[in-house]
Amino acid sequence: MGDITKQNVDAIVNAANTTLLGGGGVDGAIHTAAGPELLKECEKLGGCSTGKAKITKGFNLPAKWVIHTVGPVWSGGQYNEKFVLTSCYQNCLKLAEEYQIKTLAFPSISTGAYRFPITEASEIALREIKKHLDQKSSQIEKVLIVCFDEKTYLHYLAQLGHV
Ligand code: AR6
Repeated sequence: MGDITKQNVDAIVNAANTTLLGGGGVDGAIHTAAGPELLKECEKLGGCSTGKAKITKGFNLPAKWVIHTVGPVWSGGQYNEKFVLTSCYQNCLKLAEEYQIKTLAFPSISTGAYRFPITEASEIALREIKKHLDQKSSQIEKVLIVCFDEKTYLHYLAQLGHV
């Protein structure tokens, strides 16, 4: 449980929107902590499709890199939301490997403003991270999931089988 902007890791993941030009929630917190240079770099990226990921520098953050991904807006579950959230985790992990990132922190993508149900979201997050780290070719050493509130934290713990 904590604030992702304070994590001493190589990269943090941002739960952004398709413009990549900032917003509320974790996106707003990351832009505030990184400073205005982050927005300048994001402006050059031309946005990001839902389910995809793009990388920038971390500027004033302790993290060297920010991986921006765009989670699905939950619309009842009939619009490929689970598939798209799975793609977010996969594409972030793939980008992390490409940049030789060893330590990486995720927020709980889509479970705030985008209203994805936390039970399903935490299941997808943990499954995809574990599946990736189980690959022999992975060079990632540590993945954190940083939960901002106790309810989210308890759901991830339950999903891990720890409560
Ligand atoms: N550290 C870690 N987690 C955080 C932090 C933080 N500093 N701040 C919030 N969270 P959300 P989404 C948690 O809404 O659902 C933005 O406006 C939060 O409590 O940030 O993917 C974007 O621009 C929740 O558990 O992201 C998009 O428009 C989780 O992060 C939209 O919101 C995700 O909540 C994306 O919505």
